[in-house]
Amino acid sequence: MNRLFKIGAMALVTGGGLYVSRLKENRTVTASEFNQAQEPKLSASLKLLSEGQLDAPLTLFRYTTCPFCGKVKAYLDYHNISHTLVEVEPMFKSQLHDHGYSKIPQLRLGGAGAPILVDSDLIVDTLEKTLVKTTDWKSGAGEPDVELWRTWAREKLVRYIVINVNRSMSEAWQGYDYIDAFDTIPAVNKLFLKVAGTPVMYMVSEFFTKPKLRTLGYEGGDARETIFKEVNEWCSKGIGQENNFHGGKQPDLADLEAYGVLQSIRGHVIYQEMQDQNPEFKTWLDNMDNTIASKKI
Ligand SMILES: N[C@@H](CCC(=O)N[C@@H](CS)C(=O)NCC(=O)O)C(=O)O
Repeated sequence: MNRLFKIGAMALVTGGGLYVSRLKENRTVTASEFNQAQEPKLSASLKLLSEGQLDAPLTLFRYTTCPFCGKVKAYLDYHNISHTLVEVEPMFKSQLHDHGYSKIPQLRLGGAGAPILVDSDLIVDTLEKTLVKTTDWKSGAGEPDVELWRTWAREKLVRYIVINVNRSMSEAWQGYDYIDAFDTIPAVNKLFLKVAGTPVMYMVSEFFTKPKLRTLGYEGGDARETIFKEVNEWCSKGIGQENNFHGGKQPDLADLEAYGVLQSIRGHVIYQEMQDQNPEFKTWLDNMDNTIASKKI
């Protein structure tokens, strides 16, 4: 038993160490440098995409539980942009090509060998500039209130989710059960997420996410209360009483990105608790679900 425990602990430390070293690898090249380095092929593929002439559908490399990937997925779904999904295995990321950038999401613009756009903001902003959208789409890009809530989703909501999912080690472990319901995640990834992901994410939450959140106004206290306060403000100030969405009768980029981030915890107990404590939040989520479902042909 003692031996088993030691082997388990060693596996955990090795797994955690490898995982952290993968995270460091990501710092060698910035997302915009990576995208830029693929010119002029990238612009050529974007042109083909806008003309509907790509040789193969877009491929989104993602983790189902990644909030940034959720933003891109919500954008693609809302605009009914045809794409295939590849669930990345988080340890070795064997599905990603060895091209020097290993953060996800990554969006490949066509078949094997096609250029790859990285970084959720850059992906959304590029698609926004490239594609002709339906006439009822008003993204609100560049408008101060839309940008305010997009930043909120990316900077705060993502981090409040992290400190809630990882409130304690045991809760983090139990919390990861929600991924069992995702049939997009292979069993081996699920095991990895639970065994290595739980302790690593707990440490990340304590030593990186919380300090960063403090610089953004987090005063400590119960993680649940703080995320409830955030989503309640989103409802009262972001969406407003008379509107279905931040964008009014239709979603805009603020809605799509907040919703996309939240899809990373769909099925987690927090997802339900946030709706139970605020019926307006539930209504907005239902409206988003229905609107996105209605876009699929
Ligand atoms: N600013 C990036 C952040 C992407 C990001 O941090 N992705 C995480 C997954 S949620 C990642 O790939 N982390 C490194 C890893 O898993 O090795 C974006 O918006 O796309």
